[in-house]
Amino acid sequence: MRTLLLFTLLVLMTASVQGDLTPDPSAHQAQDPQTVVVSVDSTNLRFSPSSVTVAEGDTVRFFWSGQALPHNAVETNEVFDSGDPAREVDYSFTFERGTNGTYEFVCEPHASAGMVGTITVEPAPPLEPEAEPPASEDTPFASVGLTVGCLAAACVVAVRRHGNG
Ligand SMILES: [Cu+2]
Repeated sequence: MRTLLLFTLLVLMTASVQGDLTPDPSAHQAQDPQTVVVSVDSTNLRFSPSSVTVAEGDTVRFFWSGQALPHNAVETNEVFDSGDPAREVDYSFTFERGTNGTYEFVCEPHASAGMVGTITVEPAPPLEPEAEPPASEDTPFASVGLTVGCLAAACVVAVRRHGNG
């Protein structure tokens, strides 16, 4: 009986894991901005995860609460800074287009203890080109230009004729 119960539990767990892994039909919309959370692990001296990869347009959210020690997240080149070390932090930074690259950050009080991290920002795919306007919209401008050009030419001819006459 116990075996059957275990088996049932196992099946249920497997089913739920598979459910989580099933590709979302909207997953192909990879350009939708994502938020990746960086927290602090149970040792209290490491970011979790300490290395993340995002795309331009994505947000990295530094979030922890009830920590035994105060932490912060400061980018080495001051690209972002969560502020003073704190036991409760909820700080988000969005990597805009054109910011692709590698960003190192540290927890200032614990950097020497190895509380450091890396964010890799990958370039966003190129923007969709603007839809070409319908050709008919160009026609009025083209014909106006043509008309003005013809009038100007006619004037020049008329003036020249007048001058010669
Ligand atoms: Cu820290």
